Order: sequence, then C-alpha cells, then structure tokens
Amino acid sequence: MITYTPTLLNSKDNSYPELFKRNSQNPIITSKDLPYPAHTIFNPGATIFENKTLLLARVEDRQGFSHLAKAISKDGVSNWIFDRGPTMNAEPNIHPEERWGIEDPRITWMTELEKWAITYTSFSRTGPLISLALTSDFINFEKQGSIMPPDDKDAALFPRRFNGKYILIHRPYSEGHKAHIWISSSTDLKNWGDHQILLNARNGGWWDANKIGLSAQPLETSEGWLILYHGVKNTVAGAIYRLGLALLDLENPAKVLKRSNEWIFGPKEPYEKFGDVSDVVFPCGWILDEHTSIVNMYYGGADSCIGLASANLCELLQYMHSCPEPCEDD
Ligand code: BMA
Repeated sequence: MITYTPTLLNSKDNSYPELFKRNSQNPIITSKDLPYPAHTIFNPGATIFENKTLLLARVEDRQGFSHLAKAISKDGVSNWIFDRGPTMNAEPNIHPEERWGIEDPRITWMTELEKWAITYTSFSRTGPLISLALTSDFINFEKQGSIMPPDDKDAALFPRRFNGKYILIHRPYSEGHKAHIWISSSTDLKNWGDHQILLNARNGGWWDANKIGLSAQPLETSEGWLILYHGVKNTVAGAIYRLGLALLDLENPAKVLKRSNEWIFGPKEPYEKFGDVSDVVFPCGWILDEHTSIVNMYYGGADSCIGLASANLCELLQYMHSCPEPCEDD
C-alpha cells in the first residue's frame, strides 16, 4: 500500500516550496548567444575549470544533428564566453557510432587520471549509445569510442574507483520494457560488467513511472552520493520530464539509501513548457560551491535553451533525510 506523506508541503500557503530556485535571469543562455548560427542550445554538462564555471552544452543545427559547445563564465550566470565554432563535433568517419550527432554530456573530474571524463550520447544508425572522451583542457578531446551498445543513454562516471573498479551509472533500454537506471563497473573504463539495476522506474501513476534516467553527475556529500534523476510521465498531452533525488552509500554506490517520492523540480516557466519538446527540464550537470554550500543546477528548458536553478546543499540533505528507503514494489 502506498502511504502518502507530503514531505514538501509549505505550511504558509499550502504550496510546494521549491528546493531549487530559478535564476531571475533565466533562460541564462539561448542559441542567440552563440557566435555562429545554431537552432537550439540545451542540456549542458557542468564543471569547474580554472576557477570558472564551464558548461558543455548540446547544440542542435538545422540539419537536426547535435554537437557540443562550451561556455565559460566567472559567476556561472552571465557573460558566457563561447568558442568561435563547435567545441566537440561528431566524427562519423572515425567513430561511425556518431553518425547522427552527439548529445547530452555529463562531466566528471577523474582524480586518478587527472582528466575530465565526458560521457555523452552518440546517435548511431542503430540507436543512441554511450561514448566516452577524456580531456585536460576542453580543447583537445581523446575520444575513447563507445562504451555501451544501443539503446543506452544518460551516463556518468564516479570520480574515483571503488575496490579497484570505476563505476558508471547509465540507462539501457529495450523496446517493450521499462527504462530503469543501471550501475556497472570496470577496471579499464572500456570493458564493463557487474550490471545491475540501481533505481527502478516505478509503476502506474507515479511521476517517474516506466522511464527514468540519470540527470547530472553523482555529487559527493558527507551523507552519501547525491543523485539527480529525471522521470518521464506519459500523458494524453505528451511526456512531462521532471526531476527527483536519491542518495547512495558513500563506499558502495550500488546501495540506495533514500529516494524521493515526489518530484522536486518540474516544468513551470514558459521556457520550460514551450519549445521544440514541450514540458521538459533536463539537467546534465550541477556544481557545488564548497564555501557557500550552494548547488547550481544547469538544465535544458524544453529542448531549446539553458536555465539555472540553485539550492542549498544542507536543505537538499535535510530533504533526503525525510525521504523513505526505496521500495521495489512501487
Ligand atoms: C531524452 C534525450 C534528451 C531530451 C529529452 C526530451 O530522451 O533525448 O536529450 O532533452 O529526451 O526530449
């Protein structure tokens, strides 16, 4: 039986208070900001590079194909500096799996390698799959090729090894089945095994029924790895992409400690509700400021632009404490 506990209810006006508050300058980036013609810019990965905020966003051109473009800003909100052209292009001649573009990058600083790992979706002739690239400067990218066959998306690495193994979160999918979030491990970042479900898509009327996927890269906190994920609800008017949280054990990320029952962020503003794909908020990266404890979440709005919403990490963890342990039967 489902017991409903409205954990986020605001006693003052009966509305749900938002953990993540939208920036007043939203959308902070649109395709008009790029120094070259592009249709849309959205779904950015995020990291800190040379003490500045670096976004690596998906840019779609008028052929319908995507490449990645970087944007760097001192305050993480305004004055974004872009490369003159695409930062990372699909290279189907060398990597045939990148035939129809590259999308949705997640960025992880890999302590041992002293490089950033970028896990992104390659749009191959046989469906989306996960590719990996390494970089130390966001100018030169060492493409490692595909690391998971199609259909697979929404992947990010943990920054360090656990018992000698790298760990990847990803979202394989096969027609006619629910899309759950999986976790796998590898000793060389190339050969992956120990595949198991980490978070299951729920059933029936849940906001995250049938299809979920990782959003931003895992965020290490004193309480565990904070996981931001999207849930897709299918309605007669189309799909709605919303966000939830989970907390994983610090030493064993395959163990889920908590999972939010409610979505914590969803499409509300016009730039999230209307665009190429309406009713979508889709973050691929977030950044924690260790001094202020503010988490900046960068997200695609309606597959058309980039928004920023910020939360206090203490409030996020407090909220996680109020959440239940995951329940298999939901
Ligand atoms: C997902 C991905 C995202 C996109 C979202 C909504 O499957 O393709 O890039 O933002 O759908 O269209």
